[in-house]
Amino acid sequence: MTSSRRVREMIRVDAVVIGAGFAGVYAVHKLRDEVGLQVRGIEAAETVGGVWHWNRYPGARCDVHSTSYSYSFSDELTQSWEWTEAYAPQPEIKAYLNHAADCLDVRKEFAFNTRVTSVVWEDDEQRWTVSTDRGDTYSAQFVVGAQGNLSVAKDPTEFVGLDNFQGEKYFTSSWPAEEVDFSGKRVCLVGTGSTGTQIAEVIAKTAGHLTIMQRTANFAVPGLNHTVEPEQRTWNAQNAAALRARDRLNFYGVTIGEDLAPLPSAAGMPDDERQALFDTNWPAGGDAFLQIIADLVVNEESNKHVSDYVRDRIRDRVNDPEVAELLCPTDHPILSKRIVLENGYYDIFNQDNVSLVSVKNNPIERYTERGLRLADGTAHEFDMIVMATGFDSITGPVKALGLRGRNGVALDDVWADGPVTYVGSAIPGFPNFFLIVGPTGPAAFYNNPVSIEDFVDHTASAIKSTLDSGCGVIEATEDAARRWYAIASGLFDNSLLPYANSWYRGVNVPGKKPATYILLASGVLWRAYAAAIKASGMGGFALD
Ligand code: N01
Repeated sequence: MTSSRRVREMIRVDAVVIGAGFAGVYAVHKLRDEVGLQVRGIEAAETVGGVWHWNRYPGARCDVHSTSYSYSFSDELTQSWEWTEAYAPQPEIKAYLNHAADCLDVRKEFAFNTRVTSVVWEDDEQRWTVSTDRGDTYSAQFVVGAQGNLSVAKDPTEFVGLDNFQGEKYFTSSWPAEEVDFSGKRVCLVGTGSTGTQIAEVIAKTAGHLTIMQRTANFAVPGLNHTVEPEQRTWNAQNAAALRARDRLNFYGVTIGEDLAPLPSAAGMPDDERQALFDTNWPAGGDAFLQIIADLVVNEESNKHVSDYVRDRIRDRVNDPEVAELLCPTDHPILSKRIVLENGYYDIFNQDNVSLVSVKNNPIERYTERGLRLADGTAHEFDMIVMATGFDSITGPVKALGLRGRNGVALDDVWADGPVTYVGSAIPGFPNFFLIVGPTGPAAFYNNPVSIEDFVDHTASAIKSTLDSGCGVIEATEDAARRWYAIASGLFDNSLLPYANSWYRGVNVPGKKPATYILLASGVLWRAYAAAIKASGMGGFALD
């Protein structure tokens, strides 16, 4: 051997699953135990968890009820776990996923600390070659991309000069395992999405001073997180199956409290009636409140009533009227950007150690050795900068796989005009490759673990149909994918979502193609479509 690097043999498996988050763990179980494939999982982290491993910043928690934000396919698994808080904190979700991996005995199928560097279709062999940063190569008939939608942070070169900053700096999406001490420090936080809001609530407790750089004010509604008392835990366990069945049929994939019968619209409702309706439902918490009006994302007038009401609640909470106005979103309708669930966020602005700087019209020009400088020349100095600046969502993690399909075609070329997929699952020209809740899948508006189960089940069924029919290759047709993309784009374009600069449209990343990245529909609709594909003998796919 001339090189010091050991040349390893190609490892032959039936399927490679990329990622060990909610999707990867379930996919390995499903393909191994129900389809009977020999499966290799590949995961960049040292353990199971996916985004819930890396996003371990203080305050990280889920904004979906913990009883709903979990697997539903196994009652045994459900009964073996108790959630301690209404909205689970990150360490508990990560522990749950590790528990699930152990119960399903899938940990042994994963190569951890291993990152996929390329996934290349071999036309002659009709198989994929999957390469990793450890020098391993796998030959697989099928590949499942379970790498998540929010697992690649925005390119940091956007933040000019950040490398020069001499103080402590952190990205929330790759938070260190060791504890970070904010006490007494001058901390700068950039970003006020779900992440920024959550970490701000924690930093404000001990920082000498916390300065929050806000580009877009976001709508945040009360999360009302609380400990789940023993009686409630017992009730949850006894009613788990019924609750999960209800989740599946709910527009958002999560049932809150009693069954709600949403009103069709807040538009045209007499003022006093509407005010009474909102006042009655507001104390139940933000996610329940937002479920009372059905046409929130499609009816401008209806949305404006709700947006106005939430803006007034922000004004109620923040003492300084100027700060309150800065915190009130005015440039996009509520829900057109991902809604934030807060647990004390607005209250921190009443503390002396917290200040808000709007960088909307006076952007951060560059980061410096001591802090940052705004466009108007104002300089700020800090001991620490925390970047909660978001992700190259949905397509970023797929592109990072280094995919090449038939005839060596790169994914970048295929998706130049938008991320066309068949039901968010398959890409024409990329046979035997399945995404779990990929582009134009119900990732943003539907409870993710439920969508993930649906997609994994669909993938298993597609693979099984292929093998049962004596074929070796399954591929989405261009026509079927274009039709699906037209459906997703039609839903999106006819809603209020295009009014916001969000990752739903890809416009949060400089230079990214504005397009339809998500399905503005319930998983219920997606499931019906997937069921029709199955019933028609894998309609929209070509089998060979
Ligand atoms: O990211 P984001 P996130 N200069 O993109 C700002 C899920 N999640 O990590 O809005 C200045 O929402 C940016 O400003 P703007 C959830 O699905 C869930 O917070 O683009 N500011 C924005 O304020 C969520 O939607 C949970 O104008 C810059 C922020 O950074 C998704 O992850 C918890 C900037 C980024 O917000 C992403 O949330 C956490 C710049 N150059 C995350 N670049 C829960 O379950 C960006 N920003 C609760």
